[in-house]
Amino acid sequence: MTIPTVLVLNGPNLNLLGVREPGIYGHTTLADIEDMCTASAAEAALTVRCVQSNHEGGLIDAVHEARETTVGAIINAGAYTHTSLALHDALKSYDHPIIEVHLSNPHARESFRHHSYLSPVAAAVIAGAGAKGYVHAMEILAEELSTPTT
Ligand code: CA2
Repeated sequence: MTIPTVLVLNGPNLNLLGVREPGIYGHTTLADIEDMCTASAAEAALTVRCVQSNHEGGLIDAVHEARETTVGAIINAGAYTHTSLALHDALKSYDHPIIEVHLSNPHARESFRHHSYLSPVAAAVIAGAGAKGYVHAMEILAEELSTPTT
């Protein structure tokens, strides 16, 4: 039997996690977060595909590729959260649950971070919980996937 796959998608500059700006984003690296997602997915009999891109088109390509190969997605689109109508449109064509994650709480920061193009297409949004937010996202996604639709 094939194990269902969850897309864990991270956007621009998140490859620098744990290396720069630990005061805002913490000391956990992206590799640590991806390991946490892998472990948390395994507890729910899921597997993960982790993708990070610094390019808008790279994120969109990853979403398109995931349409037929994954059952849900956890996405931190970084600054593209606040700017990318194109990513919004790509996610609209992704017919599976999406959980939006932010390490920090954008609503407690500059006003230009208060609007998200992803939230309208997300089943849930987790912000300000640091790296643990990804684990919470996986738990929520697993619950969504196990709830029968009527
Ligand atoms: O809090 C989050 O997770 C954000 O999505 C992070 C984005 C920011 O633009 C959003 O408003 C909120 C920025 C990611 C930048 O990541 C860095 C990591 C280490 C060092 C520098 C940047």
